[in-house]
Amino acid sequence: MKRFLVTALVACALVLTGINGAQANSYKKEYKLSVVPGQTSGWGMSANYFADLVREKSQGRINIKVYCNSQLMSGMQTSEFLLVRNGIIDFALASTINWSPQVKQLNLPCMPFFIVSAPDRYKAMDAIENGSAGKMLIEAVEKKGVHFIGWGENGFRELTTSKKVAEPSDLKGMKIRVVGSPIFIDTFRALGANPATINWSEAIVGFQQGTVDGQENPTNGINIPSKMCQYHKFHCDWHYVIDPLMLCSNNDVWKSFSPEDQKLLLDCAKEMESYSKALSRLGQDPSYLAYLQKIGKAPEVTDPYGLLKANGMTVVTPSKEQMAEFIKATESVRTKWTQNIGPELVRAAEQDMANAR
Ligand code: X2X
Repeated sequence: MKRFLVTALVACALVLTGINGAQANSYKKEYKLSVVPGQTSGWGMSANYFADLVREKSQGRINIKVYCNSQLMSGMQTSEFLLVRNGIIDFALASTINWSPQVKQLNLPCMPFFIVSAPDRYKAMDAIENGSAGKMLIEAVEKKGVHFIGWGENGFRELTTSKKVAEPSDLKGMKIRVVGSPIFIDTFRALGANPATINWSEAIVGFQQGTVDGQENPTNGINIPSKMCQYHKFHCDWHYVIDPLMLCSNNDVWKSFSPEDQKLLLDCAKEMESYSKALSRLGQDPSYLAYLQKIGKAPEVTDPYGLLKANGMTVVTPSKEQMAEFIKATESVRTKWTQNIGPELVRAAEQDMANAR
């Protein structure tokens, strides 16, 4: 009997070891996380924050490596979604802009002067993400075969130019670099500019060579770390669209994690959301700097607009009347894209924003 018990215990132990072994073996040695801009962008910093948290909390069992500068898609930022879907990329902290060619609903935050029409534009963005429109955006991504984990933020996109822009007539004929996504072409054409689609991986060289007269990107996340002040002297604070980030993974990769590890990844994503939003919104409200200090992650630049001015940039804030002109000039774009995106989603976003007032 004793011998039988010992044999049974050994057999159980082997089975259990086998299960644990299989679990550990099914995890990759390295998971690749894609980011379009560089390591020092708010976006790159947020991705590294997430990867570090996951490594620490999983005691090294889940090892995510961040690949910046669109490396995993050879610079072609609008093909990232397809590479995540087919498993060449495991994770991405992705801009809705770059995925909008494949998931049309993701054009919502890029409808010109849509979210900024709310009295508090950041509260409006949060309300959409946490509301019924956010649910619809997540469903749209998941229906196309990619798993959603959490939100992050690149930020409201401001215009940097070589000559002053404060109203639509100033943009007439100016060559503006944009992402290769049709809504951006429509918006800049409606404003009288000449949009040029250039991948971000090649854009900086273009700015250095002066091949374009301007570009649009968020202040904290991109314009400051990319040193746009070296190329453009004007920064127009028009907040015309916002660039939320979606942390996502390949479906099979997600399913390969145990339920406990899926929870661990979701918890780390929540912390990353707070960090990413604090980086993006720093300078708008003192609570963001306080939060970053509390978690021991205060960035080098704590007064973004002070830094722009100290570097010789003129910050242009359009008047109410000038903003009204921008809004009027882009009305046809909102009408067309409401149909493309789906009027139901646009109405849901309007309702979410109204509920948050
Ligand atoms: O290409 C851009 O402008 C960037 C870096 O903001 C995006 O990837 C959307």
